[in-house]
Amino acid sequence: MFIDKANIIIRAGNGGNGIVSFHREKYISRGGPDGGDGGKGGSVIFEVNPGENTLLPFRYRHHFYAENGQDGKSSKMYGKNGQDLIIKIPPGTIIRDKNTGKIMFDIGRDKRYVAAKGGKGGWGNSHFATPTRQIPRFAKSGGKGEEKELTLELKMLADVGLVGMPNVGKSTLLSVMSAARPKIANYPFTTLSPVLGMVSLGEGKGFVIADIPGLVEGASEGVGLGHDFLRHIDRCRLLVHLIDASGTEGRNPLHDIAIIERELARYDDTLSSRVKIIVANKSDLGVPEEIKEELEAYCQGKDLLLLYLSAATHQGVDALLTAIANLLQDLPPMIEYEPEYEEEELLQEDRSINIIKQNNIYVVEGEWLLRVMSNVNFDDRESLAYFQKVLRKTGVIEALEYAGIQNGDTVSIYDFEFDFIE
Ligand SMILES: Nc1nc2c(ncn2[C@@H]2O[C@H](COP(=O)(O)OP(=O)(O)OP(=O)(O)O)[C@@H](O)[C@H]2O)c(=O)[nH]1
Ligand SMILES: [Mg+2]
Repeated sequence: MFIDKANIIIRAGNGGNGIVSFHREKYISRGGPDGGDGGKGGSVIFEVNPGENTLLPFRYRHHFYAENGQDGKSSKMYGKNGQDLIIKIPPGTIIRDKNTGKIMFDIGRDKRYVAAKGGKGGWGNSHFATPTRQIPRFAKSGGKGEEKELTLELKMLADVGLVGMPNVGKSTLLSVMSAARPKIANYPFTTLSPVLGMVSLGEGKGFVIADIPGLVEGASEGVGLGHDFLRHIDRCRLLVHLIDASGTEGRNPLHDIAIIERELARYDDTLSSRVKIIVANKSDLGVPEEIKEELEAYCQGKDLLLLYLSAATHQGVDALLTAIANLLQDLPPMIEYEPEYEEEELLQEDRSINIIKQNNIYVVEGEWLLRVMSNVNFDDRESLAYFQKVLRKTGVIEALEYAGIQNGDTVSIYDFEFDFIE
């Protein structure tokens, strides 16, 4: 079965908790704090499986969870990191946020994407000892792993897309041009799912061509096999529009061209304006004079290249190959999709914080704070002022006041400490 869309839920591992522990040894009383840090949670990572061309496995499995990090141990021992979870997807898969539909990443031919980051391990109490605070009785809990609902969508990587009405000979042409062996038969809708073929021409001039199921009037509204398959020619640099020029089935090729053009435009404006070659197939059966005239007038008017060909006798196939290779040389590369998310937007997640109060020390934790802090230079006044502004704007100061902080108390945010002054 061919599956090219799937919804899944991924969850990265939580970070392990840091622990509170004190060194204990015979004859040594009151050993120092030695609580170790929790391990990092595993991330969920997408990688390409070059041999795969369907999302079928995701029909049977929807949940993908990476491992949690383990809690820290005494004697300053770290908890084990959770293992990353690698999900293999076919080349050309696009990863979207299921709820907004926005593109998060296009895996392309061989890229890699960390889609959900594992939570950080919490710090054990051994981190919190200072000259004035020798017995820290608190540790930090591990950060939560990110969780996301995603839609995977396969858009095959093909340079050239074959489009046309059913039964015009698209699959036959693909089988002549490449080593692909799609099913061919004299009835409509023989091809039920897209097929890719590699055309090798030497000197690095080869290209990939995609044969998709035949389109009919109303395809964009779901008639026939629907326009869903058009997504597989979405990235194509060039379209080869095949028609049955013999008119043997009582069809009018020009009428057919108009239908396909309309369906392409309904799917996406950029598809109808994509560079195109009109290929008049089945010319071995003879092309009626009036069809010839109409076709030539149409293609001239639209400045389209028109080639007569017979996929059955192979006549004209070489000319088509040369024409495609020449056009591809000057056409932009295959479309790769940019993420539709701004990094900032992605970070607009959980802004919650946790305040632990120990005597006059207020320990603030919150995963997002770590990210903010990684951009702050604490030796630089301006940078520091920025950080304080962030604390005020995001409500951290307010939360501290609510928790009862007084002038002169200490605020501890990860490894940064300062005295609170109203
Ligand atoms: N005479 C003649 N017949 C052809 C030619 N090309 C294809 N055919 C025949 O046309 C019929 C349909 O061919 P397919 O290649 O399956 O057509 P298709 O466009 O892939 O059809 P769908 O997958 O159903 O959309 C088959 O019987 C082919 O043998 C040709 O150049 N000349
Ligand atoms: Mg076919």
